[in-house]
This record gives sequence, structure tokens and C-alpha cells, in this order.
Amino acid sequence: MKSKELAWKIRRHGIEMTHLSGGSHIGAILSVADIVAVLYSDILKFDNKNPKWRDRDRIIFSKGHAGAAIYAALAENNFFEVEELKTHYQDGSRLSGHVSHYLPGIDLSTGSLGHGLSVASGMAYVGKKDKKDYKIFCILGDGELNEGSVWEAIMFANHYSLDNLVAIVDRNKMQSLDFCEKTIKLDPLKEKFKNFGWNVYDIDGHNHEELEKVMKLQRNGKPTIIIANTIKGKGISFMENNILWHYRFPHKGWEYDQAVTELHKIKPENVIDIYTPNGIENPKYPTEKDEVNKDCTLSATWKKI
Ligand SMILES: Cc1ncc(C[n+]2csc(CCOP(=O)(O)OP(=O)(O)O)c2C)c(N)n1
Ligand SMILES: [Mg+2]
Repeated sequence: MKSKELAWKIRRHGIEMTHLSGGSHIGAILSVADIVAVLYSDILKFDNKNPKWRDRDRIIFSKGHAGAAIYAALAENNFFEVEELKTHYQDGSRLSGHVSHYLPGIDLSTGSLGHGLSVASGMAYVGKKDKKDYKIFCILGDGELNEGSVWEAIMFANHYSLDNLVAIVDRNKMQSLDFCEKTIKLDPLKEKFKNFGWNVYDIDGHNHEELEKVMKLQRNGKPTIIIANTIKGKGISFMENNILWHYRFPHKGWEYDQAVTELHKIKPENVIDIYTPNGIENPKYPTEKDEVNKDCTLSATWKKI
């Protein structure tokens, strides 16, 4: 499947899955959709019939709260039935809110932020030691970089020249309650990684051509970081850059109707929407009391009592 089609499907599944389950993190799912789509369509070596194939590329989805994005990509690549996506976040489901290795195609359970890059570095170390060709990809959130353990892994990967390791930071400049710069400063991020000895690429994280190009670069003795500049909530105008949608899910009524209607306006021709094939008939619209553009960041709303 073409990456642009997969990206649209990830967004559409993400809306449906969080809508059905009342699950969080739709902003984070929409933000990372293009990165995941390019990886699964154009980059990763995998075998859906043999998910543990020894020579597969490994992917560690360290920002595990956005697991719906990976689940959707795996289902669309026939690791399991697309129908199972509807069980997301339900009791007894394999599709737990945060990424679970009980699913075929998942190498590491994640969700407790800050651990993925350490595991990915260990895997890359072993791959090099065993003279294997596979690569390790690790997707992190930018807020996740607040975790000290990430920086230990960054030093380790440089020390062992892990050029089979590609980390991708979903640089949406927001975390769960506020902007990153208002929580713990990260900039200048590019320079930080350069000084830690990594190859650094600073690109548009929604541009598939740019993503594909840097993900395919040849190994040169250093680990690689791709700073993928993204927009949290990308694709749904009222979710874009609005921190509300880190935790809020698209409720029945105008939220769901408008999300689906907006996605249908950008739907690639060949793609079929299995949930609402013709979009929403008579969609509901927000009213004034819905305060669609209210700034919900902690810094804007916190009041001393
Ligand atoms: C160790 C740990 N602390 C806190 C959380 C709660 N939490 C879930 S998502 C999130 C924000 C993550 O922000 P970022 O890494 O920028 O990801 P984004 O959603 O913006 O892609 C936090 C703090 C967690 N999952 N793990
Ligand atoms: Mg972020």
C-alpha cells in the first residue's frame, strides 16, 4: 500500500478506535501517522507470516501511548484482522491502550516513556556484533526526551558507533499538558544531538518524500536521529496544536462528525473508509459554548487557590 494511503487509514482508524473506546492520545496518533506509514510502506523489512523472522528490521515504538497508530499499520499489513482494531482499550483485548508485545509484529511493550531507546540501542549493539544487516528504528516523543535514561542511550549508541540505529523524534513541540519549551527546554535540539556524536536530520515529519529519503541513508559509522517536525493532531483542524486532544477522545456529536468529515476531504481516491464509506450525512457542528479554540495548556489555565 502507498504510504499516503496508509497514513490516511491510520488517521481514520485512530479516530474510530479512540471514539469507540473513549481512549486518549488521538493528538499523538495523528502526529506520528505519516512517520509510521512511511516506515511500513517503504522502509521496514518484515514478514507478516513470520513476525519473529530473525533478519527483520526492528521497530521500537517508544511513545507507546500512541499505540493505535502502530496497531493500525500492523492490521493494514495483515499481521492480524482489521476488525480486531475495534477492541482497542477494551477489557481482555490484545490491543491495550499502550503498545503490547502480545501482538504479532511488536517487539517491545512500551508506554512508560524513556525506555525504548535503551532497548533499541541494545538490539543495535547485538546486530552489529553478529554482523547482521537489519536496522533498528525507534520512535520517540519530544516530551519523552525529558527522561534521563534517553540520554544514557544516546551516549551508549555514540560510544559503540551504532550506525544500524535510526531514532525518529516526533517533534510536535507539545507533551501531555503543555508545550515542551514551557515544561523542560529542549532547544537547540539539533545541536544537542550533533554534540553527542549523532548524524542529525531536521525535516518535515509530514512530508513522505523527505521521510523516505533520510530513513534510507547509508550507514556511516554513527547512529542517526531524524528530528521529524510535526503538528500534534495533524489532519483535523480543531485538534491541531490543541493540547486538549492529548487526553480527550472524539465524542459522539460534532467532535466525531467533524473529524470524519475533515478526513473525507483529504481522502486519497483509492482508499475505502470501512466505518463510514460515504462520510457523515448531516454532520453536527460545534456551537459557541463548545469553545473549540480555547487554550487548554496548563500554563494558560492553572490558577493558584
Ligand atoms: C514515564 C512516564 N511518565 C509519564 C507518562 C504519562 N504521559 C503519557 S504521554 C505523555 C506526554 C508525552 O509527550 P511526547 O513524548 O511529546 O509525546 P506526544 O504525545 O507529544 O507525541 C506523558 C507525560 C508516561 N506515559 N510515562
Ligand atoms: Mg510531543
